[in-house]
Amino acid sequence: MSPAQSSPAEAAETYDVVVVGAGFAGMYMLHRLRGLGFSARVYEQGGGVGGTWYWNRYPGARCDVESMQYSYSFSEELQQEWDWSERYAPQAEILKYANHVADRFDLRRDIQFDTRVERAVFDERGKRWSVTISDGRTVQAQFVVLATGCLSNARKPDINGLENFKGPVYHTGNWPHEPVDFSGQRVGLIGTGSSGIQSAPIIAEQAKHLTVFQRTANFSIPARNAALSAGDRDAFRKNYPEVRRFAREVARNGIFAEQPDRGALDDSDDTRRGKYEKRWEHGGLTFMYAYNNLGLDRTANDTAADFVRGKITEIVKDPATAKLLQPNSHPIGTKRICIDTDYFVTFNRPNVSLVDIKTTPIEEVTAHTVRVAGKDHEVDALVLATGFDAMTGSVAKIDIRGREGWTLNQKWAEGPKTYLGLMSAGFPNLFIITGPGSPSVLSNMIVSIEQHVDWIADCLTNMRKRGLATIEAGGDAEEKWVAHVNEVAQGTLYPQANSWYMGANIPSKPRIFMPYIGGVGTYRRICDEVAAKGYEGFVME
Ligand code: N01
Repeated sequence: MSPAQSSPAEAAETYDVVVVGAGFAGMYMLHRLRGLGFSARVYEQGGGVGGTWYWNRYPGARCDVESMQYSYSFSEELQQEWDWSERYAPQAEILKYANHVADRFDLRRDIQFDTRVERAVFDERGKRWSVTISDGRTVQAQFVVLATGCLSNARKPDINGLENFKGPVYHTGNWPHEPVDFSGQRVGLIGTGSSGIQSAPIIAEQAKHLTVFQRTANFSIPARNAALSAGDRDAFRKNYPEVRRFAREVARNGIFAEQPDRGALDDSDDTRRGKYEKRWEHGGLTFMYAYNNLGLDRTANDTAADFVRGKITEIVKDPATAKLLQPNSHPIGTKRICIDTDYFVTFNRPNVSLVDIKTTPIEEVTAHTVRVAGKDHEVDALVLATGFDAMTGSVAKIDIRGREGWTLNQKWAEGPKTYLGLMSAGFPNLFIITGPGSPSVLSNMIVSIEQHVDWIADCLTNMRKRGLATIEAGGDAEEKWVAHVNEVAQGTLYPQANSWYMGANIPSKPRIFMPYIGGVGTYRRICDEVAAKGYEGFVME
């Protein structure tokens, strides 16, 4: 634990903690560790801080959680001084915020950029990790914290002939840093999740023609984005103590908002329609808070799904296109609901066409076309909005070896197994921030990140006080937690969707509902109770 006990040569390469990733999780982890007097080194594969917001620079990228809430709460000064310009911050502004935080808390001196962590091997005798990084060096650390992000491993789809395409191919999750100008071009967009739905309207404005290749129609709610005035910000800031408390302790998804107290079938058709209408006009994720059983009861869910399908019919002029855009394959909200600006209306533009690749999948991409049902759609550029190997993908890219050389990929071959999403048995002193088995992607990520980081920071402090060298998830506690995560998920409609929550977008991945759907407040209480009971379920030595 004490770097002072190492020789000077060793000390240069020995840390209490190695943190993998300098997104919002890695940055806050570093800040907390430093404050507690732990030595820490962060390795970040990108050239700067910001994680998701460093990579996802596609046109129209912005957060679907309102900016006043998608922000750190750990520093009162920070949350009072930073001025968000819009209700939903655009990617560039969130990245600017991440850079501001890095500067304000002087984080960069402990972050090595453009560096991947390739390997981490636990030395059972020395009780420490050997971490090999992409510059070829190996450093030692007592603890490793994976702050690798849940949606950070952009997935290129297995589409026949994609490599033969002669024009540029962009992935929304790995967008170039230079501006991309689609003026005068015919653009093919594959994928209609949040990224595709956000980028389509902007690309359509620029391009000569946009062809959207849709496999699964998606539910999307208008963002109703708007500028934030100084008055809007002040009102929010004054209420920050209550907003943050509510987000942490009460709201299931870590977002301060009015909570529903009744089910959709408790209201008459007219009342229900009125409520949906009001929420559609308000815009954003809170559409799904109209009732408390939309994620639980299919008949209740259908009322909300029918409402959105009706809106699509109203907005989209061509009836065949409207029909194709109506989602019918999954209950509303069981795939991450999308938040858009002018998505459906974009299909009324003369330069936009929609191609169904569900009934007739893409046969082949040729040098200049995408061929579907024998028809060649000519395109000059391709945009892949095809998503991520979510939650486990970035962890799986690191060769992590725990006790007896057992790799994390071997252990997770049948699906990720963790205790509280924080640790996996057999891998001592290896923490995961917002890992599978925690609410993470079902929540306001920053709320979940802060909770995990604080829990880990408290845990390390506790170990230091008690002179302990290792902590590891106990096998029984892990089994019970995995069973609980599954049980809670099975009580909802979520497993009915072929979503990335289920690993369904990656053909080789086991189908398991990965996040914990019990809500951030409940989850926080469980984590706190575990700690209060002397880290019950963990083995500490
Ligand atoms: O990725 P996705 P995303 N051939 O996986 C299709 C967060 N996020 O980047 O549904 C053809 O949702 C795939 O089709 P299907 C948010 O949590 C947030 O859009 O598998 N199509 C789907 O349409 C979000 O949920 C924000 O049938 C293929 C699309 O590609 C998560 O990131 C913004 C295909 C992928 O959708 C991921 O969103 C952006 C193939 N081979 C992202 N493979 C905000 O904050 C995949 N598809 C607003």
